[in-house]
Amino acid sequence: MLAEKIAARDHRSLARAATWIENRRPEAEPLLRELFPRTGHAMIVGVTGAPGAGKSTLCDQLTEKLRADRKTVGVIAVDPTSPYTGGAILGDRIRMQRHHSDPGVFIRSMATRGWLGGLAAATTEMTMLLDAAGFDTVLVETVGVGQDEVEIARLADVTLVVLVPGMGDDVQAIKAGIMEIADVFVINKADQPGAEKLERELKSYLALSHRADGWSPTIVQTVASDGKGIAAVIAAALEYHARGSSRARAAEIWALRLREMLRERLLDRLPESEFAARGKEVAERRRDPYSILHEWLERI
Ligand SMILES: Nc1nc2c(ncn2[C@@H]2O[C@H](COP(=O)(O)OP(=O)(O)O)[C@@H](O)[C@H]2O)c(=O)[nH]1
Ligand SMILES: [Mg+2]
Repeated sequence: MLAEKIAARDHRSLARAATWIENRRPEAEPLLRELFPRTGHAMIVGVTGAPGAGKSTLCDQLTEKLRADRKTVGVIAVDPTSPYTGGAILGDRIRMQRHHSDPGVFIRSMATRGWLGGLAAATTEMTMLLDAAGFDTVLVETVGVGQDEVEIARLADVTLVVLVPGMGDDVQAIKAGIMEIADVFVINKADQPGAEKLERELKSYLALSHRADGWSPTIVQTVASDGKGIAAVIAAALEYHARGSSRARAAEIWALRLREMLRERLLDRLPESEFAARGKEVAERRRDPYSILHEWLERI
């Protein structure tokens, strides 16, 4: 019946299942298997960018606008830079509080302390949960700082990359990895000087780059804190989604997800202490790393 309650978007059941996923509890897998046939309908939107770019503010405004359009919204905030009781997540909670009494919105911050990889797998499972629950749109906010987070954003149907003018944040300085995954560029804080310059730089960058799917990423200027440009961001995301590129990419996305899930399963078979103990043996030259790998693979 838990699956039924989740399909009915019961918030308490959703929160319970989310905790199972987060804590890697064995109950999560049978539940997600049961829910899987219900998935595949949500538009998953990855939102990434540097800390402070305005991703949470943007997600809050997108949620507001989507609700006004009678769409239900799930939000997953993945922020490995914040300790789980710390600033950013707490701030996000407060910011998103106005949606908390709305049954059409479910917001979950993922506690990411102590994760050694596996974040992409857990985020995938979290999106499956909210997709199965019937949310029309699922926003996944990740901090675009490391490879992991870029990877998570890439697993979405539509990826928004949030940039801000000034701050030496010109196109050259932006990490290459994040430029390539953008389906839509959001130039947020367009109320600050430099937005036009950044847009020009982005355009000349895009003129030189070609995507296999022929899509030229949309650029939208926003002032998330004032709700400006939000409708245009949604329109751009929907346009990209509607042309079916993400459906064509679905097999590729699932191939990546399966790889992450396998990695996660394999690592779960070994306790952390095992890595520490074997690491010590190798460091002291008592064993070679390959004999340990063979032993592990046989055991698994
Ligand atoms: N001036 C200005 N400030 C903004 C804008 N959007 C967000 N902010 C502020 O930027 C700060 C960081 O925003 P936040 O959404 O937490 O960024 P995140 O770390 O990317 O999630 C907050 O103080 C926001 O109020 C904007 O469009 N213009
Ligand atoms: Mg944030």
